[in-house]
Parts: sequence; C-alpha cells; structure tokens
Amino acid sequence: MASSIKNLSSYSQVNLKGVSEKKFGIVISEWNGSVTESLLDGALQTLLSHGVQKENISTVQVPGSFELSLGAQRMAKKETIEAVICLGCVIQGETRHFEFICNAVANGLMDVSLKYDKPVVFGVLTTDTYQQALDRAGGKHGNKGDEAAFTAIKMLFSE
Ligand code: DLZ
Repeated sequence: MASSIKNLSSYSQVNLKGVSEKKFGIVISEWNGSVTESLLDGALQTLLSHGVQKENISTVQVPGSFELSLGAQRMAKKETIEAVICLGCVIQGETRHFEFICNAVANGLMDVSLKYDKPVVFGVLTTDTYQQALDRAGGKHGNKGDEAAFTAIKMLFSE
C-alpha cells in the first residue's frame, strides 16, 4: 500500500529521449486545495526533473474533482497537448457524495483518454480522512502527484 512499495516512479527505467519536446496539461481541482496544491508541486517537480520544459506545461484549475473530466477534455482536444495529468482529492463525508464523485471522475477521465487516445492520468486521492490525504500529498506515503506525472511520462514513452 505504501508508496515505498508501489511507487510508480520507482519502476523500471524508461528511455526519455525527446522528453523536452513533450507537452503536458495539468488539471487541478480547487476543492481540498491545500492537498491538491501539494500534488501539483509533486507533479511539476517530477516533470521538470525528468527533462520536461517549463513552457511545455499548461495548468488549469477547476472547482472540484467532479469537473476534472471536462477540464481534461478541454486539454486533451488541443493538438498541442500530448498527455493530461488530473489532480484532485475527494474525502469521505457523511453523505454519499464521495462515491458519486469518485465514480464519475474515474469513468470520465477514462472516457477522455480513450476518446482522444492520449494518456489522461487519474491523480485523484480518494480517502476516508483528511490526514490520509495529507499522508499521500508529500507526507509519509509519498506524493501521488509525483506518481501521476511519472505515469504520464511512461505512457508517452511506451507507445
Ligand atoms: C461538493 C463536493 C464535496 C462535498 N466534496 C468534494 C471533495 O471531497 N473533493 C472534491 O474535489 N470536490 C468535492 N465537492 C465538489 C464537487 O467535486 C463539484 O465541484 C461540485 O459538486 C459542483 O459540480
């Protein structure tokens, strides 16, 4: 479960020749902003450290995770964007919003990815508590934004 065991960014080495020309879109949800900002920091750091150029990263905000799919679609349909990284954080509450939002965004992002034949990465934390989210946004379980960014890179270089 812990990032140290299953961290996607520690998987096999990938030949990243040409990564500096690749163009990425990031869609970030404003809801639970302190968590999603940390995910964004992780994603940016990972893209840059793997050779992606700052000017090749476009970032847009959406109000909540439910809106990530539309944000991703707007990005994916641009010819210039080659992969989209979606960052959000949905925390279980007293009502059933959690399951509706999580299911909707997971299905929505998959649809966009298949429709545009581009990597659209699900970097959405779906946790029971705020602490669990913090633990996965630069805390004791690593940073899932980092993993989401590396997933996008891997998908671009595994065609
Ligand atoms: C409404 C709502 C609730 C209750 N909880 C979350 C959450 O934990 N994480 C999140 O990203 N967004 C949440 N939202 C907002 C919805 O995603 C969406 O923005 C609104 O329902 C408007 O469509």
